[in-house]
Amino acid sequence: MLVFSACVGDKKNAPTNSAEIPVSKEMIAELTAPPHVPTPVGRRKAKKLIVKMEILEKEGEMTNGVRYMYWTFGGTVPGSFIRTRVGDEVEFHLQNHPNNKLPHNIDLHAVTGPGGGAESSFVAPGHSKVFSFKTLNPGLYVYHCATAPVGMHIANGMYGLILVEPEGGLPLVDREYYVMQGDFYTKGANGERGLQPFDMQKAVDEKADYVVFNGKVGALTGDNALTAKVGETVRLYVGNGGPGLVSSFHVIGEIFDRVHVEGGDLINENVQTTLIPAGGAAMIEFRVDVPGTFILVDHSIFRAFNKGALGMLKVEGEEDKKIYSGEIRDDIYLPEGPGIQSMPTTDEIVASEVPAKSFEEQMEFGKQAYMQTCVACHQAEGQGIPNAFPPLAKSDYLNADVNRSIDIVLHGLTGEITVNGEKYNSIMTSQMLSSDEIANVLTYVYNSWGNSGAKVTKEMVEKVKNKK
Ligand code: HEC
Ligand SMILES: [Cu+2]
Repeated sequence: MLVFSACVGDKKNAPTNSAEIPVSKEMIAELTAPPHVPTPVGRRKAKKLIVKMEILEKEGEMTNGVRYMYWTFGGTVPGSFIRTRVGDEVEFHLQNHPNNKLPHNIDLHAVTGPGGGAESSFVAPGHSKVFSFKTLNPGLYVYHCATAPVGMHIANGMYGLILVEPEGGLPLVDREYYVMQGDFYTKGANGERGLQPFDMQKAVDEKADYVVFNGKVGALTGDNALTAKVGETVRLYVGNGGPGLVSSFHVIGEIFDRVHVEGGDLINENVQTTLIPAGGAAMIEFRVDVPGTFILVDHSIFRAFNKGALGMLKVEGEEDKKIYSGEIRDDIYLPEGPGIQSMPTTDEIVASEVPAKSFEEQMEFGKQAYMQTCVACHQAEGQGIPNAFPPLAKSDYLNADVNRSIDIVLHGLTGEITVNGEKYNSIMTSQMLSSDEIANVLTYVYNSWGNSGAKVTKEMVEKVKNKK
């Protein structure tokens, strides 16, 4: 017990000291929209920091064709990033735009005081509230609206991050980014088009239709991907607004060199996945050593591939084969012993199969093959998955060229393509199917879901196969 009491007083950055830090001069805070963060505080003295945050209720796009009425701090989800240092006296102006429908307020987890500021900041549309607080504890903190029903205000996007840097600032890094996870609940199912209202019951049940980084599906993919160069150090300020779900934050192909666990002083090193509670945050640092696209996910993995919790960090630069070789070779693996020396062809594997005798049989066999091989990516109704797998249903790309489709199933496809106006830039591996099966599966695809009705025969497949 004695040890404990001795420690409290000794703790560096203890709140008791921070309260005594004098402030000199006034300064208007730089606020940034995600994924950007304001300039580091560096060695600047504690100041009276004026933060002007405007609340905007505005419609935006959750994913292709799906609209949502977001409630925002500063016009974005998550809200504007606020960067302070310990000892700052923050004068907070919370402005509720006159066109908004509802009153709101703000609870900043960096505040020591009742409601984290909520009680003093409750503001009606067309009004502005001012309150002030001193930043006592360094760390990365969540802020959010706390107006009843609190869950609903958070679910609509009312959250963001405020960073309190220690005296002298955090160590400098080459790149800093702002990423925040949130779960969304809509009346319609995932992907259902139109303006989707918030669904209170799904939110209560924590059955999210969307789990996303930075407010929408694809906010950090493709052209919106985060970027870095080989050899650079990266710091991610990652928050979780919730309202309901805990994030198992992971970057595929990277190891976090250092994590400020829960956004506090405790640093854990060499971390694969860090848990970010709803209403919590973490500072994650790593050096990027090899080029490539590194995928940010919530490792509760269906959220990543089916609900949107997927982002990208694109790293450019020289490869380092010592660290990562890439595929070196594809060896033949024959566990049955040395008898057979050549790779069996796909035709041999399925040699026992009986060819379809009629269009109906082709459709039946084709559907079977589809449900075994294609469905995982292109989905049961051929609808695909936004930003990941292009649709086959009513696909202009598919319907434009039968021989090209045969070629794709035979040899796979990589590089940018545009399907029904949406860009995809991913990889489909070649599918291990016989010519018969390819004919069947493509006939099934072409004669389903509003496609052109083209018929594909084994001969057509063989012709494409023999061209190369
Ligand atoms: C592992 C996931 C995966 C599987 C399995 C898969 N595909 Fe694909 N497919 C993709 C991806 C990814 C693309 C886009 C590739 C790109 O961006 O270059 C694609 C593109 C296509 C395209 C062209 C784009 C379009 O939408 O018209 C066709 C046609 C296609 N796939 C057919 C099939 C068929 C038929 C099967 C089953 C025999 C299949 N795919 C299995 C992932 C897959
Ligand atoms: Cu609110």
